[in-house]
Amino acid sequence: MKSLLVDLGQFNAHAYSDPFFSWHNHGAGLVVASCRATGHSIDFTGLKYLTDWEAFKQKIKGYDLVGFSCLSTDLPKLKQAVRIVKELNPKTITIVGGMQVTVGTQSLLDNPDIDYIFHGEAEITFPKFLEDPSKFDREIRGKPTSNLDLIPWIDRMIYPMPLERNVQMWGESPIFTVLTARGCPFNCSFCQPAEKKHFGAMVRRRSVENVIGEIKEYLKFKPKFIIFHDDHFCFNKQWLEDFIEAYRPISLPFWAATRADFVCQYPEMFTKLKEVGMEVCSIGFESGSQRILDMVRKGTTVEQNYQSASIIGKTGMQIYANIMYGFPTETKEEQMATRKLCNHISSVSKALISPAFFTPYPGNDLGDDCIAQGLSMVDEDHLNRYGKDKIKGVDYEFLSGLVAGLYDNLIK
Ligand code: B12
Ligand code: SF4
Repeated sequence: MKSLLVDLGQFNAHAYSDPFFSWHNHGAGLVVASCRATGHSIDFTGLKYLTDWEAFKQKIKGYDLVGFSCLSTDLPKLKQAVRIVKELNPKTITIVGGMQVTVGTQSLLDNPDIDYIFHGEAEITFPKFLEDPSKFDREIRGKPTSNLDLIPWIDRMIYPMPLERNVQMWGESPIFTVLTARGCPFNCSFCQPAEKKHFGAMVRRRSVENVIGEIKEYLKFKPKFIIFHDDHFCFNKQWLEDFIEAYRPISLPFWAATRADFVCQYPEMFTKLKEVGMEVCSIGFESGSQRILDMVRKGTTVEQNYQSASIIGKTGMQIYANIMYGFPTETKEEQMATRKLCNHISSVSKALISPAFFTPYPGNDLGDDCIAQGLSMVDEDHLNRYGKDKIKGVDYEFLSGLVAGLYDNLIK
């Protein structure tokens, strides 16, 4: 069976557009690698490597099966793509995997252009599916891998360039993006239960040797910067200590994420991480209001937010601060408290503040509540982090001014 896997995303992003959208889709890359490792040939493309729908139409000609990797933001593109596949040849099998299957199952099942939907991780089950799709139900559940070291590394030669371009805000290009773990033990209401449903409740992590082995394999392409794309790279003290020693000889600058509580618990860890190359520390501070932090079940305190920024600032690392405004019931005072926190982060570190307006994605408790209460102003075809007018009752004009610093004189 001639098969093709398609990453959705933005047309042409690879060539010139937003570098965020040009980054490799690891999930899709892992699917291809595991198929090839088990002797199944499968080709790979992405809308980001194509110019337009006409190019997509040419690309899919002659394939018996076309699979798609889909996040919620990709949904409008997915609908159009499966329509085109079926118009060209109704017999071509279409299958969809990725987070959207976990959070938006029913609308995918309702789409007559989609033959199969695939829940969860694909490395073990998808190669079996390719052997004989007729043996599978329309809704497939992937068997998760208990030991991530047994999964083949992404075959990065499937992408037009094995390494990626970097966002100019930090580090130099080319970059190498790596994932070391799956799952998250925390329970933030703007994120869960989607991740737990997708990856299971247990956090799994590759061994330090396995991660370092993959990085070394790609040093031949001369990356200048590494991005550890895990939700949380800095957790598990022992793993990090082993990593620090193993990474020391590589000594490339890198970006990684953590939480404010972990920084406060192990401040000395970040001095060591800085020593071996950690240049950017991404933290999900989210809010400067304790009521909001509690409401979103962040599990951190405002005090930890302030303290962790100061700790990281002292190491000399840059902070990538993930901030959210516009939660349901959030007051202007609470929003100003968040702006005050941002100003603190900027005053104690080389900060890159990344503010976003809360978007009610389905599949997480807060998003689902907003949808159920009729508060959501975005339908499934308009889910993205950017823009405003996400939920009713939020003054987005005020928030835009606040983010731009217009009210800083009012903040004590
Ligand atoms: C790295 C990352 C990014 C990177 C790179 C994204 C990329 N192109 O890969 C960047 C920073 C660019 C990014 C951006 C965004 N991201 Co992001 N990101 C992640 C992160 C941390 C890791 C993704 C990953 O590689 N996972 C590991 C792999 C193994 O899992 P996987 O991708 O799901 O793939 C497996 C299965 O889904 C399945 N599978 C996947 N495709 C297919 C296809 C077929 C045919 C089959 C059978 C199976 C299958 O098999 C794979 C292997 O087991 C996840 C969180 C997470 N831990 O997954 C969030 C996450 C995917 N991102 C999310 C979001 C919301 C975004 C943004 C929309 C945020 C924004 N800025 O607006 C953008 C969208 C960008 C876009 N359209 O590409 C959400 C998705 C929510 C949703 N409902 O879709 C997640 C889950 C975070 C969260 N908890 O909210 N992201
Ligand atoms: S936001 Fe981060 S800490 Fe919270 S549940 Fe999601 S991945 Fe875990």
